[in-house]
Amino acid sequence: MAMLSFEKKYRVRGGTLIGGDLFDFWVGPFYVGFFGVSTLFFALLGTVLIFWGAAIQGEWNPWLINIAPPDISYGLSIAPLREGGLWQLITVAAHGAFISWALRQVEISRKLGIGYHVPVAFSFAILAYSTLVVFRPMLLGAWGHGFPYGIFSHLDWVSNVGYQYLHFHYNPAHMLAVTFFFTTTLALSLHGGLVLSAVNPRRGNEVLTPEHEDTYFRDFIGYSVGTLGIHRLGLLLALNAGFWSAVCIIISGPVWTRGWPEWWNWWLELPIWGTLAHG
Ligand code: 07D
Ligand code: 07D
Ligand code: U10
Repeated sequence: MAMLSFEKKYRVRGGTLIGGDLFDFWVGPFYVGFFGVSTLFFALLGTVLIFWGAAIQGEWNPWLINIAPPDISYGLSIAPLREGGLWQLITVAAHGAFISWALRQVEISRKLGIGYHVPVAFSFAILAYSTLVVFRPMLLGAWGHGFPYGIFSHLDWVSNVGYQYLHFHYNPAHMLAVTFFFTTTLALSLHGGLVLSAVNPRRGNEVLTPEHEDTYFRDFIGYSVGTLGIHRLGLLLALNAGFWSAVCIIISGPVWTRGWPEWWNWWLELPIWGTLAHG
């Protein structure tokens, strides 16, 4: 069915979570819905607050705008606007926008009668963000542990927090997360390459079948995960990348306070080494 006639057929009322029929309409290509309105509200609010912060600091270079969280001395209390309060409001607005966005994905899935895989996946990104600016700061007892909102300043935060644990690469959950990110890219490039090689042939040649794709990998590595399986695997890999990222940062401080290289001492302390390890 052509896209335009399909849209006409599926653009019917129903499937909303809240708001009933009130926002159940489209503007151009966009479905609106209650959560479209709440997304726009929170996103605009957050953006205005960032601009306000920029105006207060007189910093209009987009690379250098920096909205910092409150000083550690404020603990988990509400700080004055100019001393981190803006960061706190922006954090609330960001959560409002991201969660609304996920719920909008849910409503669109319901309207179409498809699964909730996309909102579930996006929830892992939200989880990673909340871990950085809500859960970890709460466990450490101060909002000041969140990352600052600014293009370069948030990079400084990542580097500083990394070196605070001496060598972040030795964090075992960071290793898992990095490996999952790398594997996700490998899987997507293999999948993109394989599909294009079969279904986008040179002019005049036939489009080839999923059996060609399956056979390619059976010939190559002895096994094909299958045309549905590769999408399951891709999702699983990507969700694990986000999940282990959240784990690697939540354990840095709340669970392990020393340098990450030291964590590996358990290996040297295994009883199986007997006299070897301790001379
Ligand atoms: C391609 C989809 C489009 C999204 C884009 C991002 C904004 C921010 C705000 C001026 C893949 C839009 C950006 C709305 C403007 C202000 C105040 C997604 C695509 C194009 N980072 N990070 C970037 C965010 C964290 C890290 C770029 C956000 C953690 C490193 C962009 C968050 C840590 C590097 C950006 C976030 C961290 C970056 C490109 C939230 C660990 C880079 C992002 C809400 C995760 C890279 C100058 C991209 C860079 C980069 C945005 C969180 C590390 C500005 C919105 C604290 C090491 N980050 N980031 O393409 O070039 O994502 O930085 O959590 O090297 Mg970051
Ligand atoms: C948080 C983004 C959420 C985004 C949302 C949506 C908008 C809308 C609008 C475009 C999680 C935002 C949307 C704003 C935009 C429009 C219209 C994603 C988030 C909800 N590291 N490291 C990671 C690597 C080192 C350190 C994660 C590699 C050093 C710290 C990942 C290397 C040191 C932290 C990762 C490397 C160090 C991390 C990031 C290599 C520094 C974290 C991915 C090759 C000296 C962070 C949860 C992620 C983390 C994190 C990879 C090196 C420190 C696994 C490959 C050794 C402190 N690092 N790292 O989490 O786990 O995405 O965050 O050297 O906090 Mg690391
Ligand atoms: C995939 C796929 C597949 C495909 C695909 C794709 C994955 C099987 C079949 C998709 C992939 C691609 C297209 C590839 C490229 C994608 C990426 C690289 C990912 C990154 C994407 C981007 C960088 C683009 C991001 C762009 C966005 C998010 C759009 C920006 C849009 C907006 C800001 C509008 C959002 C709309 C909303 C919130 C709701 C609708 C609202 C309106 C239209 C506005 C009008 C509003 C109202 C009427 C409500 C009034 C509002 C109120 C009252 C609030 C006011 C508040 C105040 C404070 C004033 O697997 O194959 O192919 O294609």
